[in-house]
Amino acid sequence: MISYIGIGSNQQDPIKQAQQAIDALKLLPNSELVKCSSLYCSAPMGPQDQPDYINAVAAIETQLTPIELLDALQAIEQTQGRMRKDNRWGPRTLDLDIILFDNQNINSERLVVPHYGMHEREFVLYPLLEIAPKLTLPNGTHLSQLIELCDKNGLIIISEKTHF
Ligand code: A4P
Ligand code: MG
Repeated sequence: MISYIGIGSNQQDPIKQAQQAIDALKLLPNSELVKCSSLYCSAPMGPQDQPDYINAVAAIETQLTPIELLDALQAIEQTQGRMRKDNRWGPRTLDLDIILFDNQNINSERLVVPHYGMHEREFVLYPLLEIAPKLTLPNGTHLSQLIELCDKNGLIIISEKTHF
């Protein structure tokens, strides 16, 4: 199965955090990192009194189940010092979200896929476009249709070298 993973960081050297997360994704069991976008710099969504974010999207081919993948991603977040706080949309050293998993719709207590925010987040859609321009969502919507409706909001590529 192909899964797309959103990577986000705005604390403790976010570029390094993102690179380290990409390295960790390469080591996921029963999985292969097949593509990774450039690193993007984006303005914070949510509270504005926090640093800009570094965002990227990676594609992995995996035989893990969605929940096994979520567990593995949360373990990587923990390794990189993520403190879960109550402040929604607040700063974080590393956030790894399952954006898509194959063509599946998942609605369980721990996991909602496609990720609820992907449709309107420029820092998800544009990196995704870079690595999967022809992508179609499980509901049949083309990524290109979402992109047309999504302002870039100042999003820029800051590094094309995701040493991958
Ligand atoms: N969960 C459910 N579905 C998923 C999924 N598809 N992928 C559950 C990953 N996790 C999923 O996650 C809370 C719970 O969501 C998990 O335990 C899992 O069971 P979390 O990582 O602790 O919480 P969160 O990521 O802080 O969730 P929240 O508040 O919804 O944050 P968002 O929506 O991820 O937004 N601005 C910019 N520019 N770039 C960013 O990357 N990120 C955020 C965080 C805010 N502003 C941002 C960015
Ligand atoms: Mg998250």
